[in-house]
This record gives sequence, C-alpha cells and structure tokens, in this order.
Amino acid sequence: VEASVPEEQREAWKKHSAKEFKTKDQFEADVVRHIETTLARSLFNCDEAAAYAGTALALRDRLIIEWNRTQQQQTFADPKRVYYLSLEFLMGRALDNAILNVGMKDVAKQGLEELGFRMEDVISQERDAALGNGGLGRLAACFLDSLATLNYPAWGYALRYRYGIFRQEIVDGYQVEVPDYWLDFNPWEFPRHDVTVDVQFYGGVRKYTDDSGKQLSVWENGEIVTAVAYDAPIPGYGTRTTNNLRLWSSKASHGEFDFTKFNSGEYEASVADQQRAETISAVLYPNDSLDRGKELRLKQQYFWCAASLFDIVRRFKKSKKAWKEFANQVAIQLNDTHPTLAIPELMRILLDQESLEWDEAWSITQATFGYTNHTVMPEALEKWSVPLVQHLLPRHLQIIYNINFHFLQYVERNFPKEREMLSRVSIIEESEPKRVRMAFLAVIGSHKVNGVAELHSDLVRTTIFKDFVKIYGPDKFTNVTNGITPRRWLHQANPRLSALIASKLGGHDFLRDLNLLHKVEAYVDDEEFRKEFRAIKYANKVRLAKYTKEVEGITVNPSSLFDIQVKRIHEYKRQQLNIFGVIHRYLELKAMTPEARQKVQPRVSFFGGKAAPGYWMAKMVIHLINQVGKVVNADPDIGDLLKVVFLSDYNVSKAEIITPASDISEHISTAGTEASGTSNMKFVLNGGLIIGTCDGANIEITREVGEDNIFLFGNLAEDVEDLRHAHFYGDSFHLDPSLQRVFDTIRSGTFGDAGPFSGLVDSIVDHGDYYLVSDDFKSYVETQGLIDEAYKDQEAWLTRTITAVSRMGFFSSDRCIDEYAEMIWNVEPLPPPKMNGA
Ligand code: TH1
Repeated sequence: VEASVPEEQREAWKKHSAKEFKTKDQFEADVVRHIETTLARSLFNCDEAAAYAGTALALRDRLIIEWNRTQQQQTFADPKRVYYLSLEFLMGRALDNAILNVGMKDVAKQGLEELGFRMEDVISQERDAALGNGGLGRLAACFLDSLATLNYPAWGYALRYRYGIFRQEIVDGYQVEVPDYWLDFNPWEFPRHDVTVDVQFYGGVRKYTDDSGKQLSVWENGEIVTAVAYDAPIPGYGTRTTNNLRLWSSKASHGEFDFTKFNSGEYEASVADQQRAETISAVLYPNDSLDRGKELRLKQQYFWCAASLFDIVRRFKKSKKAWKEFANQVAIQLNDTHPTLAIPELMRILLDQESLEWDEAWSITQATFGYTNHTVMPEALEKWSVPLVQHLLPRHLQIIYNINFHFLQYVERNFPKEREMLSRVSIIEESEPKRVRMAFLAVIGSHKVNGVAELHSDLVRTTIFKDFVKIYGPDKFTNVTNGITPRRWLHQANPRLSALIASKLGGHDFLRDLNLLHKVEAYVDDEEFRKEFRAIKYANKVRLAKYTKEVEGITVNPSSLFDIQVKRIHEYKRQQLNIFGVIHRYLELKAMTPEARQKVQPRVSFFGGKAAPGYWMAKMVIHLINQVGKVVNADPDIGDLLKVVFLSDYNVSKAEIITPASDISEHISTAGTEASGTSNMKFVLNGGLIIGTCDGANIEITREVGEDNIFLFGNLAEDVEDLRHAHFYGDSFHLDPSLQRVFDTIRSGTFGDAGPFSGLVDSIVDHGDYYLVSDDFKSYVETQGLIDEAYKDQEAWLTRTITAVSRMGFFSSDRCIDEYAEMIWNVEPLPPPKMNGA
C-alpha cells in the first residue's frame, strides 16, 4: 500500500525538499557534515578512508534526489521499460564516475583540496564492485551507463553477492585466491527491506479444476527463500536521468531464525536453515565462458529470475493495463542464457496465477524477451540435468516440456521431410541423464536473438543455431556489435586525452556522440596537437611504470614499447602464444652479439588476468609467465631490452590505469572463439594499436581504423575446422623449429621445474593443439617483428594512433543501446526529470 502526503501539507515538503548542490562551498559543507555527523569523525581524525566516505555520502545525497525524481517521473509517465537481466555487473568504482556524470569534477577536486585531500587519493580508497568475471559483466555495466545517459527508462536486475570475484595474489609465481568481501562499507546501495519476494524451491505440482471448470496447475509445498531488494543509483552523463540497478539478497523466509525450532531446542537447525538461505546469494561463480552445472548455480539463477519477474509483473499490474499490453510495456533482455528460466517463470505466472490460455501466454512471453548470445564455444553453453530441474523446479520442467512439445509439433508440421531435425533442435538433449539445452529454450522463447560482433553473429547463424534460422527465418537473428562507454574508458581513465580532444572539438560533446571523434583526424598533422598527444601517452606509460614498481616491484623503462595483454586467462585467448613468443624473443636476444642488441627495440610485456580456480591449464599459464619474468628480468644480458610483468589482481579500476598506457595490446584468440572482445576497443580509443587475429570485434575495428592501423595475423575462422582435423588425422605433427626451441627450453628447466608446464606443451604436441598455437606461431612472431620495426618510426606510429582514435566512434556503447532500443526493444527515451527550482 502506498501512502502519500495530503495536498495541503505538500508546500512544506516542497520548501524543504533537498536541493542539488552546485558550488564548491555547498559541496564542502556536505562533505564535512557527513564526516562529522554520519561518521562521527572530525578534522582531528579524518583519514583518507573517512574523506572518501564523506565525499561519497555527499555525492550520494545529490544522486538520490535525481534518482527519486527519475523514478517518480517514470512512474507517472509509465512508458515501456527495459529490464536488463544479467548475473554479472562488473561496475568497478562508483565515486569517480558519479562525480563526472553529474559534472562536479572541478568543484569536487577544489573542494577536497581545500579540506586537505587529493582527489585521486580519495577516489582510490573505494573498493571495486566486482560482481562479474570479465567482458560479459563489464558490458552490462557499460550498457547501464549508456541507458541512463540516453535517458532510456531501464532497470538492471542481478544478485547482491556477498563475495564478488576473488582477489588474486601471486605467491611463488602461482595464483592464490582470496575472498572478496566487499560490503563492509558500501554507500552506493540502499536496502529496501519493504521490497521482498518469496521464492519457492522443490515441492510438487497439483492439478485442480477452478469454479469455471478450467484445468489448472499449482506448484506448492516447496521451501521458501525470501529475496530482499538492494538498489543502486545509475547516473547518466550530463543528464538528470538516474536509473536503478536492483540486486537481490537471499534470506530465510522466517526472519532471523525459526522460533518454533529454536524453542523446541533445535537451535543449530534453525541457524543452519538461515545460513542455507543466505548461501544462495553468497558468492559469484568465478568461471568465465564455462558451464559447470552446479546445483547452487541453478538455485541462484531461479532465485534471481523469480524475484525479478515478480517485481516486473507487480509494476506492470499497478498500471491496470490488460495482459495483451504486457509486451508493449516491458522488454526483458537476457544477457546470455543465465536468466533463461525467466521464460518458463513468466509462463508459470501467466498460466497458473493469471489463468491465461497457453497460446496467449506464449505470444506475450515471446514478444517480451530478447536473448543475447555471447559465445559459440560448446563448453560454455549451459545444459541443466533434467532430474535436477525436476527436483528443484518441478512446475518449470513441465512448462519446458510443454514449450518443447508445441515447438516440435510446429517443426514437424513445417518440415515434414526432415525428421532428423527434431532431435537436433529439441530443447531436451537425449543424453544420460537428459539435459535441458538452455540456449535453445532462450531462442525459442525470444522474439530476437543477437550476437555481439559481426563474425560472431554469422557463426551463431551458421553453426549453433543453424536449424533455427531455417525454422524461424533469418530475421529473428541479428547482430549488435558490442561497445564501451567513453565516459569511463576515455574521460575517466584518460582525462588528459579527453581534455586535448575537447580543446580541439570545442567541448566534450564527443562523450555523448562519439562519432564526433572523426574531427580529430583533421589534427593528425598539427604539430602542437601531436606533441601533446605524444606527451599524454608517455605520461600514461610513466604512470603504469610507477604502479608496476610500487605494486609488483619491477622497474620498467617507460620509453620501451609497452605490449599488454590483460583479460581472463583462457586457452582460447592464447596467453600461451604470447608467452611462447616472449620466450622466443628472449632466446633470440641471448643469441645476439652486444652490437646487434644495440639495434633492438626495447619492450615490456605486461600480462594480467585471473584464472578460474579450477582451471589447471590457465593457472599454469600464469605460473609460466611469472617464472619467465623472474629469469628474464634478472638477466644482465637483457637489461631493458625485455621485461616481463604479471600485473596481479586485474580488475576494472586497474584497467583504468593499464589501458591508456599501451603501445600495443594483444587480442590473439583462435579465430572464431572470441565472440567480440571489448578491451580491444578500449585500448585503441586510448591511443594504442592492436596485434590481433581475425576474430570478434577485431574485424570491425580493422574496417573502421583501416588495415594500416592494426597488426593482424594468423589463420582465419573458416580454416579452423580443417586445421584441427589435420592435427588429428594428418601424417606427422610438424612444429616450427623456433617453437620447438621454446618447448625445449621450457623442458630443460630454464624457467624452473618443468613439471607444471608439461600440460601446456603436451596439449600442443600430443593432444591435437585445439587452439592452433602451432599454426599461428610463425605469423605471430613475424608480426611482432613488424611491430618492432614500425615502432622505430615514432612519427609514423603517432600518425597511426591518432588516426585510429579518430575512427573509433562506432564502438561507443551508446550506439549499441540505440540499436537494441530500435531493433529489439522498441523503446523510446523519456525526457529527464525537472528539478525543484530548476
Ligand atoms: C564474453 C565473450 O567471451 C567476449 O568475447 C565478449 O566480448 C563478452 O562476453 C561480451 O559480449 C563472455 N563472457 C561469458 C561469461 C560466461 C559465460 C559465457 C560468456 S561469453 C559466464
């Protein structure tokens, strides 16, 4: 029940309603007030942590006002809303972003200075909100930024994990995982203890006949877990629109603990129940692009889908519109298959609770959902065991079987001559045990399916969903190439470059319309512009060098070529190709005369990224990188010619330091495996060039920046199948001699005990080299050679980087969001709210 203040008393409210601060003085007053009263500290015991807390709380006050207004506005206007369901949102830090988005950077900087603090130090007190693994989660975060910036009425829905992605420590060259308990102090979330949803698990299904004689089903006698909403404001850049990210936290449905159990002496049992409930939202699964099929993961997925759907339906029902209007009011985007249970859940609500007929419920459901596929790799495609779904969600399994029944009937009718197709496209895989193919369910239950880069969307249409293109026609399948938010990945990460561009373009409009960057190309020959551009890159490299010294204890020379590969460690991403290339380089350097070494381009190879805790090969790649670093960095023959750095605990806030500092970054996945990649876009936007394969968004980056401004190498996706086949069935396995030498060196113990590395080498030599490292090694090394040569001509290099930056407009996540809005969601922006006295 909602209460509102009577008309006559509203004047007092309006008079005292909080105003947004605009001046430095008001900002300082708010910071000091929060430090003194909210935190109970004073100028005599205010450290940087307290300064951060005070600043965050002051900024938060201001965000809340705009957030409340936005939500009020959306409630009144009741437009069609977008709901972005993602199990991951890799948000990073919020304070810096909030300051920039509300346009308070100068005020905050000066204000903090007057209070005795440096803005950078205060900002770096914040812990990352790391509720994601990698690109998929960061994409969701960029999308939220763009949705708010473009004034779309949109909500994100996720889980409030108590532990985000683990922190990575490197001990003796090995990865060690440390839990990321991040909620100690989180000023950005608002618990909504009054917004709860009871979610059911287990139990059974009972059929009954209602008063009108209709046959219905009810799911009952299950266990109930309560979802509590926690909301976080998402401010748009240069607009008052502040959207909502709603995170669900799980708790026992009977509150603290069960009093009946407690009173009957079962104290431990009652606490155990409570802990079991809280376990659901306890931890983010740390696997990137890998399906492990764990029961708790399925529980997380359903818990989150059920709570979100209930919330969305509750909001829709307030408008008193008819059900046939649902899909005109609601667009739900499924970020990969993780939220696919939302499809049978909406069906269950419409059938069992709202008593709609199957056909009507189904057409509403299909019109509501869109599904984004992020990978075609088989090991990442989710398949849940039928007995597990039966046990946990008996009613959903019935509905899934029914969806499948209707679908297969349709296929049979329309393709009577292709009976083999039925088992291929069935939602149920006839394995032992049977499994639910979540990607098929997502395709069947959505009106649009998109891939995340052109090559990837082509592969989606021609490989994993080939039959479905035939069944539904090609229009159901589309492409929306990924993008990144230029607010965080240019303005925030590289303020000096943003300022330089603004100085030439007459302001920061390009941050809202990144295509304006094309005007930068006019300055490619402008000496003053070039000088500043070069100085900025150098300063960013100095910053990373300083960080590397402070945190990793390794001295690097910022005049070297900075070569960076930072991303999750995965065999398909081929960090092993990179480190083998580094070893090759080391061996070449060792074999040179001192005179020959004089001509060599010095280089620093930076690596960074986490391995899933159970992924042995990935962990050995990390170990090899660290071991090679130990040897190379200490070798007096080598000096500054080659350094190898593993940057530990790669995350969003570190990416903001690392990305602007590259000369070259590596995006070298086996062709056809990396759906898009998004850091490739970030590096080029920040004035670095790419070495990459013809994979994912690299291909479109090449189209935009031109072939001269990127270094491509390696085999093409269309040849991968044949090459793999040849490894298994070809005569003898032929290794390039230089790669053979690398393997011999590893095996000889040059980088310490070779035992741990045998798996890495054997996977190539003995087990078919699935990721085609040996096939691409030669062209990789040659291309690195071309890069060394090209880098020596610093003027030509600079021209390439400036040109590339100016052509990156296409890769703004704003462009993506507009494409989704038009092609998939059919939603319009809503003008931002007006403020009191504004
Ligand atoms: C990534 C893709 O690997 C990457 O190429 C793409 O740029 C990114 O998504 C955004 O579209 C994926 N991350 C995951 C994570 C899980 C499962 C599948 C994928 S695909 C847990």
